[in-house]
Amino acid sequence: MNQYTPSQYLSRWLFSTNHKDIGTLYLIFGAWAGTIGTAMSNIIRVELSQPGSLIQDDQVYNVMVTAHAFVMIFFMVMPIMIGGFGNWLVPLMIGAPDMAFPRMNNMSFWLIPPSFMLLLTSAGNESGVGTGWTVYPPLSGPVAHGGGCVDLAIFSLHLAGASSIMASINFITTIINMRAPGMTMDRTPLFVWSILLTTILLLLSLPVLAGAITMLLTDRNVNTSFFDPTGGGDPILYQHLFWFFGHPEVYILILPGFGIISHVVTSRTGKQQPFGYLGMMYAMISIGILGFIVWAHHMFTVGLDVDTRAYFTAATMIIAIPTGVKVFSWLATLQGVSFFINKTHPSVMWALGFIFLFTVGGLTGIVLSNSSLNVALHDTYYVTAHFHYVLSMGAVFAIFAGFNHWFPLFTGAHLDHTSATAHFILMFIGVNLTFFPQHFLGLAGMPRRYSDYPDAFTFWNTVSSFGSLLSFIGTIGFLTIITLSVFSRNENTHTNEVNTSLEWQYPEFPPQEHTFNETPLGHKSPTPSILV
Ligand code: HAS
Ligand code: CU
Repeated sequence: MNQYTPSQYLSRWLFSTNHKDIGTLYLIFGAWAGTIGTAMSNIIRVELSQPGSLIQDDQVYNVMVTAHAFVMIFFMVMPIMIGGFGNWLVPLMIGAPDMAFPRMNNMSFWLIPPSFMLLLTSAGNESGVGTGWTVYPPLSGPVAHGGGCVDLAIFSLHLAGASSIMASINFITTIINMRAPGMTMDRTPLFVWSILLTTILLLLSLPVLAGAITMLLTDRNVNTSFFDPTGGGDPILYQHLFWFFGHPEVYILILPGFGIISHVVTSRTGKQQPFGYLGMMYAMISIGILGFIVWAHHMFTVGLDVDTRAYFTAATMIIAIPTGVKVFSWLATLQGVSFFINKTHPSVMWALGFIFLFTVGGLTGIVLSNSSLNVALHDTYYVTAHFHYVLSMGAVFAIFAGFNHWFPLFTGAHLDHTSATAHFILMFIGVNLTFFPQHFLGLAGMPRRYSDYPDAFTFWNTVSSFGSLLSFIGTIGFLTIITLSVFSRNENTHTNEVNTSLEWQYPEFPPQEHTFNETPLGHKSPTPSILV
């Protein structure tokens, strides 16, 4: 960095049009937001560690739950997977000089910090947003949530949505138009496919969320009554609109992870290609399409008629088929891998953890998709257990697998093998202790989104909170490992890696750079006066 003057340094990061720099910004932002989301989760687990209340106001507890979910979904998983890994890897993997719209890429990133500020502000305005991330009316209406809190959260989602839509246009354009000659769609790397499908899902589902929250905004502020029965509206309409976005959203959170795992299990076992490439490609396409026609499995208790419930149960269960194709293809790709810890790269351990624990979460999803069982399990901790298995152990394990795998490519340094292995083991124990007992609590009838519980639920809650403490310690350790690695300037090992895939083939590190007034394709434009 020494070659930069302070103003050049500022313009490198503020006005960057370089997909690697923007990817790095996303990774740092996501990690930072992740520490905030983790702090919130620990506040939740401390409150629930024993019966009785440390937080005296239940609304404050609900605000914490809501903000935790928003931060983790929109400001941790999405920025890291799509913004971080996507920006870094897609152009390298398809042999493009950069993204199709480098300046729009800059704007996608810089809308995220203000969006995050609005979200944090929403938690502190008036009562704070205690609605859960679903923001259902009438709870989110002007009577239960007065002041500006919900409005600020809506504006936060508007900004994050604009950012994601621009990023989606950028990725879709790049992937369709800028692949190297000869790279037909059926030869495009699986991670690139996963980002293409994720961004198509975003482009089709986000406008529906935007419509729903904008209707909520006018209901709250200018006396429309889209969701208010006293004016002829219907709160169930909001749930349909929300989940038409919400279910594709959960696949948006996992599809890039699928792509990452495919690359890790292929590269780190020295295979030339993943097992069943075409099957993996079609499986992701199927999951993307099916994701749009199952949304009402989140609404089995609102009074849907029996035929509708039968349809949404059946459609949901069909998703187990393409997902099973993925799980068994990963296992086939892993054939022959060493299980000796000192010989196994940490990224492979994360991938094995992902495959096992994501499957556990997927199976409880199938249980929940049965509308008759769902009536008993909806809004219990069983649902919480399900989605943390697919998210905290699916999406997050995929992020760690990818991070361990590509860290040398991103930074030129390498992570200490022993410490990274210890981090994996600690996290594996921590998250399972945290979330497995939540299945028992849910089956015993403990509801979601309450700050207290009867004494009978004490034991498994205490185990769960202890697990979250272990994961917290593991996370501190992880941040230490990265800091030590980057600041000790471990030698650049990226050219020594055994990987043969495209993103590792660039001779120089870091690969070439370009700036705001010179696009990667060499177009010059007038220098903005602020840069002179
Ligand atoms: Fe889910 C609720 C059903 C995948 C995330 N899910 C949520 C929520 C989140 C979430 C965040 O039908 C809570 C939202 C809220 O705040 O209220 N989910 C499924 C099903 C799948 C699934 C069927 N979910 C995900 C993924 C997520 C995610 C991926 C994010 C990363 N989910 C539900 C339902 C609810 C729900 C109900 C509503 C609950 C309620 O009442 O609120 C599938 O995509 C999972 C497929 C994966 C597998 C595993 C691998 C497949 C193999 C093949 C063989 C398996 C077979 C099945 C043949 C199935 C290995 C056999 C079945 C047995 C039981 C043995
Ligand atoms: Cu769903």
